[in-house]
Amino acid sequence: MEQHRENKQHIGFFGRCNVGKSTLINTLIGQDIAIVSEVSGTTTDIVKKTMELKDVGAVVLIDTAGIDDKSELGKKRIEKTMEVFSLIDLAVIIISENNFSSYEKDLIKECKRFSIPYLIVYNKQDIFPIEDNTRKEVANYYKNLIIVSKNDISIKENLTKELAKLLQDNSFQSSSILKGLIKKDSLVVLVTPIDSSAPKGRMILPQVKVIRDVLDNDAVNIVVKETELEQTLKNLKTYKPDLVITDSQAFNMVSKIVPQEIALTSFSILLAKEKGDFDLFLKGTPYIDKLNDGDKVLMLESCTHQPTCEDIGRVKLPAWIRKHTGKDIKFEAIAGLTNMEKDISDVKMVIQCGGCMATKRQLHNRLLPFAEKGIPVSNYGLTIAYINGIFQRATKIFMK
Ligand SMILES: Nc1nc2c(ncn2[C@@H]2O[C@H](COP(=O)(O)OP(=O)(O)OP(=O)(O)O)[C@@H](O)[C@H]2O)c(=O)[nH]1
Ligand code: SF4
Ligand SMILES: [Mg+2]
Repeated sequence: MEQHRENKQHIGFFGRCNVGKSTLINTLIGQDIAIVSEVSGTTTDIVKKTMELKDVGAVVLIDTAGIDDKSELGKKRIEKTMEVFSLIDLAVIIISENNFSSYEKDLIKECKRFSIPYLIVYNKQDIFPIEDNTRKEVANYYKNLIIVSKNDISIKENLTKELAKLLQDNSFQSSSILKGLIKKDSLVVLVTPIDSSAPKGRMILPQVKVIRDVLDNDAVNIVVKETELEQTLKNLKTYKPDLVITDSQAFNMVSKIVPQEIALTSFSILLAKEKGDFDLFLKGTPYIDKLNDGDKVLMLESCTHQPTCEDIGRVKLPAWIRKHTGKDIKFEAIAGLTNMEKDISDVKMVIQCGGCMATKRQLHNRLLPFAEKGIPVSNYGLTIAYINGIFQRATKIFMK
């Protein structure tokens, strides 16, 4: 299965104008992708490029605009540059000309806020050799400063090694989705309705991922539609399933068929567990019952263009929540990973999509501003489980 760009780890390159951000990216990629020039402010838009990194796999490099551009347009670009923090797994901060002050410290502050590992590179050593003062000052923030010039032949090797090391240590990289929930030879029954909304001739990503994960755990998959579930369970008299995983939309029907002693959860809850801040979701979801008339709820979609699940976040969930609470709640959907409202003080609750096109880190970073303000956060799968009265059951296996 091809890895989607949004599921790859992202590395952001930051620094003042003209320090050599684009040059460094070109050196890493080995071709002139980013436009380099001696004119300050050459990179005006965020540029993304994919490269293969040894021992890590494909990663996305993000070139940004300089953070010291004082023009009117520059301010807008700086805003865009700072939004990149919600996308990345690692930051490369580039400095030069012995400049290390508030601009760089602000970048480090942002890295710390989002718990993003960073490395610092001193560039243009050939024309602006680093001074002792700069070295000492940087050492307060980062111990392994990498000093380079664009013509060093060893940059690529040294830098890619360091990037790989930091990305491999990334605790946000998810391992097995079902680890700890099933063991060798466990039987897992997957319920996947095939209705008009199912894509033609294939399964959707969460289903494919779970099927693969069951196999990786040396366990056994049985995949059925909800209409065949009851008979299948009857047929499995001696081989009792350890776990049933269903599409959220069939949860209600499925939960009536699956005996209480068999663990039951949904694909979207597994995805939330794999990717989202699950504990935050578990805590935030019951807030649904505290919502009042006129309260604003933000629906966060991680796709920028036409989410395949658009109707869930924009039509179905709002209708279900209004019906469940009996309150006239205002819903607002925001698509994209960086597209964020500046003022979130009137937001009473946030419901995050399944995030199938985003990394765990991206979801974490996107939700951070809300978590920092104590705004309750849930996600589609857990909300659907909650309003269907099966939240307790669907999350029970994770409570152990
Ligand atoms: N002498 C020398 N010149 C360099 C080095 N690295 C980059 N340059 C030059 O510095 C200029 C700016 O490089 P860019 O890579 O465009 O810098 P940038 O940080 O992307 O700049 P903006 O996009 O304008 O913010 C170019 O003329 C590069 O050729 C270096 O190590 N030594
Ligand atoms: S769950 Fe989120 S990321 Fe996946 S298709 Fe829907 S909006 Fe896009
Ligand atoms: Mg540039």
